[in-house]
Amino acid sequence: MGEPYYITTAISYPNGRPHIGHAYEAIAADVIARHRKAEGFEVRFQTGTDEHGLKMAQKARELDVTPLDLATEMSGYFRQMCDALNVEYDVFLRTTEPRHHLATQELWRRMEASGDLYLDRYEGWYSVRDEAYYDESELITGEGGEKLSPQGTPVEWTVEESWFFRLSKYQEPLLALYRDTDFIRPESRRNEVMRFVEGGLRDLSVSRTSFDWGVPVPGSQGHVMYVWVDALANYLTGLGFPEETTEMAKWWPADLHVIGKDIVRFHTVYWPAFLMSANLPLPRQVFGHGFLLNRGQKESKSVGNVTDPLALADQFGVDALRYFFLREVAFGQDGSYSPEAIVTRANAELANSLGNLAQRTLSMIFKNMGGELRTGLELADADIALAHAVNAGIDSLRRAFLDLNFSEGLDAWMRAVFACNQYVDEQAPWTLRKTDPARMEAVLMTLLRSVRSLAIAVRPVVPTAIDTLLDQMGIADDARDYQALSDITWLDDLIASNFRIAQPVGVFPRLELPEVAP
Ligand code: ME8
Repeated sequence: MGEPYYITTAISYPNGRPHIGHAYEAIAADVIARHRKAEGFEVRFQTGTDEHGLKMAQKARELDVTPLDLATEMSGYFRQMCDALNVEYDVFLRTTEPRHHLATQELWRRMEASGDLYLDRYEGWYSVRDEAYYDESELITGEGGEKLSPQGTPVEWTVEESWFFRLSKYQEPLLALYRDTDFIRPESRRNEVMRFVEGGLRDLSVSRTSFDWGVPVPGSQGHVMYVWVDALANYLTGLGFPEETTEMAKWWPADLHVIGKDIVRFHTVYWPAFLMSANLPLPRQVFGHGFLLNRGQKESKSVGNVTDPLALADQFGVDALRYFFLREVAFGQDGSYSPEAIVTRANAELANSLGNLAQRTLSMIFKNMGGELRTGLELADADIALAHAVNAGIDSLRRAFLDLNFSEGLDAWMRAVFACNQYVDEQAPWTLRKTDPARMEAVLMTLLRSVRSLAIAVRPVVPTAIDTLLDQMGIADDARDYQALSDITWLDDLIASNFRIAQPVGVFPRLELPEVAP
């Protein structure tokens, strides 16, 4: 087995159904997980739902249901979303599970044992929508003169007895962590967090007494933990913490937490400080991705532009949606989507470029060679040049993906696909059929090799279509990872097994825009 790689998404608030941002994050993390697997890593991928806190309690009250019933119903939709989008998680964790209470309480005890928790009175601003405390100096003024959080959400003045965590004690160790490692990515978010921490850290209120929908603070009646303490602990719970399980030993510290830009502070300031306090190793990296906007606008119920990600997947196909997100949005930056943009991208690059290349190649082999494959043919310079271009494109994709630079990786890959299409046009195998059949065979086999490599390279992004394509090419299920790219005998082996290409079916349909945009 390969080197372990533990990746997580944020756990979502199940106070409503999943939105497009949730789908984006889950897909991005899934592509990273599948790519790492293709690179030979042994991957563990965890996601789930964050079910405690005031936001959940208030929403449940509004709907006249219990918070647990609300969480149970909505959590089911999050799980369904992952399944529908081909997001292959290993663990789906709900923070209302009993094992999570145990893990969180143990984390608390360890922070307490380090002398980092003390009882005091909290007086300050709180945003329920963000589940966050804000300093007066961070607030902005709304149109009606009201105070708002920096995210533009309402804040309320809160006064209550509370446990505090000595966050201030961790200012220097945190700054050293940001300076000495790649803990925070991308760079812009690292700079933002550094400025915030350099500005000085106040101790953090970590329990609440005015409601009870949370994990009880051990030995302190009436206190439930601040929802972010329990939420962040989910990354440990899934490994069996506090038991010294083989999972803990194997997978902790996590390699990557994939989260959105609005929750970077929780993951890069509070979380490492809690872990330092509890004497636990720190995750290796936190990546704060950007926000997805609907035609450049934030989705909201009041604007009426909320898109159901599953409706989008139904309409355009899961693979097209996955490809679009990773190709169109520079990972780390905000991105915009619209049905037109999805259709344009999917048609230009999946249907007309790779899809057409694969379809032409397989159908010419079927029609002109009876589906039979050949090796040992004499190669021309153009064939060798194409093989180089394809390998270079794939190497760039792999390097860029390891660096979480998906749009750049896919761009390089696409250039290799274009090179293949140009090669087909130049070599015109359809005319060689009569004039030089041996040359035609060399061209078609060069194309077959290229299609196989390009398909394997992009499989983490569009797994379903690529698997259907590789099935038609006779490529075994266990020969689809990146190691297969350096297998030089695959074609001989395929020939030895008497495999023949049949009449191919297209794997990337040409999409059309609906009459009325969704
Ligand atoms: O923040 N585009 O949950 P959440 C892209 N429970 N990503 C988006 C987005 C958008 N428009 N809107 C939200 C929480 N996200 C906490 C996390 S983790 C220990 C606890 C991202 O349901 C957001 O940044 O509000 C976050 O990473 C994830 O979706 C869940 O958001």
